Amino acid sequence: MSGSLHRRLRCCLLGIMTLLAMQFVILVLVVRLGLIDELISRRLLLQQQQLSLHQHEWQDFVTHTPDQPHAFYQYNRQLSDNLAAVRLLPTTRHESCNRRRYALPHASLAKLSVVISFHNEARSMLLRTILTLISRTPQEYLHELIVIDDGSEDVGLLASLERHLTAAYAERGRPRLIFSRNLNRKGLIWSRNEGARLASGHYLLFLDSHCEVNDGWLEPLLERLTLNSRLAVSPLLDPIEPETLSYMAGNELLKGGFDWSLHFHWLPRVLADKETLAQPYTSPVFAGGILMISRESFRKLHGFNPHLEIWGGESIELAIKLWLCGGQIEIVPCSRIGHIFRAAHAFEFPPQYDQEQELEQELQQLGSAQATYLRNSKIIAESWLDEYKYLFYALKPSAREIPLNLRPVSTYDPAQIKAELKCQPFDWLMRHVSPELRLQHANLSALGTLRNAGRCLHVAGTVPQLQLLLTSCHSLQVTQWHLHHESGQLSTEQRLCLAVDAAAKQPQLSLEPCRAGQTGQHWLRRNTQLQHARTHLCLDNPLKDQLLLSRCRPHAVSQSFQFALEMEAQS
Ligand code: UD2
Ligand code: MN
Repeated sequence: MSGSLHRRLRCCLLGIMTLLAMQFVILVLVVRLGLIDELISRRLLLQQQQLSLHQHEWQDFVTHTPDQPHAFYQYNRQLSDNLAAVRLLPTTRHESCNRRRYALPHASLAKLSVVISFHNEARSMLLRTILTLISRTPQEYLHELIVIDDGSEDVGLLASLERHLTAAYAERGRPRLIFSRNLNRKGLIWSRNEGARLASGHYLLFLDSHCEVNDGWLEPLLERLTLNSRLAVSPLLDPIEPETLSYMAGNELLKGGFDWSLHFHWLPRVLADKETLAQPYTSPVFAGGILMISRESFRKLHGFNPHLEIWGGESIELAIKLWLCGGQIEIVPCSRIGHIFRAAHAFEFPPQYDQEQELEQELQQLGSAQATYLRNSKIIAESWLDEYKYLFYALKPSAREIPLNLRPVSTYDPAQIKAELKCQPFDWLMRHVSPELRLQHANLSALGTLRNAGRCLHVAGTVPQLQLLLTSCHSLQVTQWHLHHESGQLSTEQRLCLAVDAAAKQPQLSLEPCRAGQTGQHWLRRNTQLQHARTHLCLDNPLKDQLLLSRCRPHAVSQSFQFALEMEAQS
């Protein structure tokens, strides 16, 4: 009897000990996998959410979203409506960023004003942008939020948003909330300038209206800005997929740049010796348009160029201006902000030209979005590129025809800014900040459109159905050629080279993938002629729009082909 009691007791004890051991193992696992952090942040999040709108208020605001087809927003609006206002996001930054303590100024010296301008944003998306920002930004630094409705079709949105947010944050007294509505659409650039004008904080953050800031986004940016007053910064952008709204990790090996057409490009970031992925790094331009800058620097630079219209180019202009006039730009990978990158514009662009204006037909036919971007780019080229603007015109010949009609109401004058701030010429930027711009044409002897008798050499179709022809020089897609100095290759942006098939009875022009050392792809520039090195024949257009090869005849007009830009004197 006592023996079986003994056994039972032993069993019991063993059971308890196994249970304890298992609990210990689970605890170790929980700590190791960071689950406790996760649980804590989940709790924090709930607390933060209680500070903001209650679920039923969120529902009330969102259900009044007007019904629109998918194309209107270019992302999954239904899914957005059904997701929590503030959701947990994966930690995308390097773990060393979480461990670091950031050297921050006292909050009274670093008040932040956030400017959000939106046009036709879905209610749930805009609200998520705002609530996430409020709940993931230390309350003491978030001084104010300036929301500008740029003539959205949902006319009741802003008033309703104001009602809900004011009620939710009135007691807390922070952030200060400013709402403004453009009855007529004025564009993102005008609206962001207006937001900056209304702001009273030390720093400005320009944010798109479909973003989710990630945990700890502010501290790394603020630390950099307080260390160096000449600096402006961008967070690293994490892409949010438009259909699934899944939040992904952005690429720390990219920096922002632009080409001679003034289009934004990602450039590879090359890590210096001992440089880690998490370290801030300089960048020629911002990571898109999401940037933070001291209000004072922004004011000194006269803000975004107000001559730019609606959308596009303003952050490139600000970046060029900043670098040339004593500033610097960094991307800070420990700061993460999610952004929905949409496949196409979700909004219409107002027409650029009225029917009355006498413009080249091709310019009239450009879509409004392209026309707006081209006009904005021309303004940037004319403002900052000095003699290098000819490279821009070489690649964008139709921009020459665009009338600028700069509104005289604006006092913005690049020449005055250059004098005030003792800015460097554009060449300085190429030498010190953006050497890739120099490389883009360093080994070219000519580039751009290739013109004969008012028509341009163009490659139509796709491989294998390529066609070489002469077309209007102003159609936007017209082929841009590069004549390479060393190899003599004449190539397109798709890396197709103009070649001569000498095997045929009659030498034939052809297009083939560019390959090093192909003598059949070698051309010589003789004044304005293009002579094929191996056959000694010249490119010719003897009858209207008929390209062929023939014996070179000096001064033959039909053999004269002009590039938009010649980089060196011809023999
Ligand atoms: C990119 C930049 C954006 C800005 C823009 C060029 C990122 C992540 N975003 O925008 O910051 O630099 O390029 O100008 O790099 N909007 C208006 N009024 C308009 C048109 C747009 O307020 O007339 C708003 C729009 O609701 C959005 C923001 O401007 O919040 C940017 O437009 P987008 O998000 O449609 O275009 P995106 O992301 O290419
Ligand atoms: Mn955007």
